[in-house]
Amino acid sequence: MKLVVAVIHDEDNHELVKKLSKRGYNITKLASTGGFLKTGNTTLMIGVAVEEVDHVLEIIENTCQTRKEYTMTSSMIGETSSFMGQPIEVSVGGATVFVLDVDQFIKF
Ligand code: 2BA
Repeated sequence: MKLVVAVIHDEDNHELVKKLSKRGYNITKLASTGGFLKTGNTTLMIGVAVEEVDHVLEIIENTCQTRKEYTMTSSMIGETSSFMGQPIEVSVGGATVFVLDVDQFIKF
């Protein structure tokens, strides 16, 4: 078994959960916050059989879009004074995905 952990944009959350649920995948949805932008995002935990991983990744890839966002971070302002007072464009997503081995899967 594998655990797919996907950090996605809040705006893709509804559509992705709908698609994965429709195909019978079990999902846990967590409200999370990106360490860089410090804004909300969504983290999904999806436990699946090894042979299902590629299918899950395909659904995630086809659903989650890359978006441009703007920020001014204190760290960049500190390190690069030319950024002071100017918005910085960052490309967010489509999805940041980790695929982990599951040692045991237990339900009590
Ligand atoms: P954030 O940490 O809020 O990062 C949002 C976007 O800001 C990132 O998009 C990236 O394009 C940019 N970014 C992050 N750190 C940066 C830095 N030090 N300098 C310049 N730009 C930076 P994504 O890479 O698509 O990441 C989206 C979200 O996925 C992240 O939100 C974070 O919540 C999560 N994430 C990304 N990589 C991760 C990792 N290695 N471990 C854990 N979570 C991760």
